[in-house]
Amino acid sequence: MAPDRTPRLVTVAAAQLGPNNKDAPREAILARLLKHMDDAAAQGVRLIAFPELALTTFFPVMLLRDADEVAGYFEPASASRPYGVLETPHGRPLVDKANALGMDFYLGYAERWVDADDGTSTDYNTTLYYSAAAGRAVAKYRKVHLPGTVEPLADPRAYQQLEKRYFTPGNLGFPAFRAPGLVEGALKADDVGVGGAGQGSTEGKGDPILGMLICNDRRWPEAWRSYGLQGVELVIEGYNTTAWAPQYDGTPEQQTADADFHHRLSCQAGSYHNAAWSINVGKCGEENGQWMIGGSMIIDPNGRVVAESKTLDDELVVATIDLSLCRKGKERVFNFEKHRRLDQYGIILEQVGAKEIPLLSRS
Ligand code: CDT
Repeated sequence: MAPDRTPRLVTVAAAQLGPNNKDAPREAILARLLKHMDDAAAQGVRLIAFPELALTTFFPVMLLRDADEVAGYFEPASASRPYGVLETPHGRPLVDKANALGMDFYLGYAERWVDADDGTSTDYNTTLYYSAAAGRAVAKYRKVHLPGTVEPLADPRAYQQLEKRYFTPGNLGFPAFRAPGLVEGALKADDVGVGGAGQGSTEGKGDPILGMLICNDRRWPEAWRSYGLQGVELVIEGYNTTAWAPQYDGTPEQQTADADFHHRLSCQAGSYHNAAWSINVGKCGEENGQWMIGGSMIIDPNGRVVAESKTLDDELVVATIDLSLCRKGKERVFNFEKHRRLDQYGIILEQVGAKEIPLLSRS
């Protein structure tokens, strides 16, 4: 059957942030997020994405020994309030604005999950997806690949990256989800009925299939593929990426060029390999004396950048994307999901860390 190429359009935005310095009041940061939403609405945006840990400074670069100070960076969550951040003074206004504008949002934040039974807590680097049509958050993702170290590097010149100290690796896997109300005329399960049309005939016709990643995750093909195997059409990824650090080789300019290149390479390849759009959005510029890359981008399912930021400051990057363009990549000869050879990939699930194969002998 010929693939259905009826356009499925949605206007989306990457809401890049300049620095959130340590001394920046929470209200001032929130005001910048809300301004982004107003500016986005003026351009017809229906989905806006904010960076990783958007509500605060990127505290994992700091060695904080005071538990109360650390706690101040985290948002509450529990079984009865899984999206507690949306009830806080810095979350509720985002919900109110989203509802008023009919705009979905992706928000990165630090989540402190408290177990109601024993009162213990677990900290995650988290993002949620709020659906204005649903009137609630419909998805949560916790960062799986935490970079850096638990203990600070000994080198006195070093810039630290202590995510392994502050967070537990995500435990939710890579759960794709559908976002209601974003595209016109989306096919619903009710339309198909029990035992109705086969799976193939519904593909690419329903509400958009989304997946979320956080920063370092974008460098892992496994993360993207986990979404690709669920038919993902749009991956959203927020980041804080160090531009350069004194302990590494190369001038700041050389290191920044490499950091920017590897960011682009990862995001463009992830989109191409899974025939999905992606929104990649950073917090950037000089934050607390350390530089982070910009390069917020919206990428098409071919891996091409269709819109990108030009500054290292607050900047809105907007594009109207057609989700039907994913069909070409998902159905063409390569179809990287369909032609996988599981019988040959055992090593990928069995091993962490490279084990060099044996040396050759002289004879
Ligand atoms: N935030 C985050 O995950 N940053 C990492 C860089 C860590 S530098 C050791 C990234 O992959 O961009």
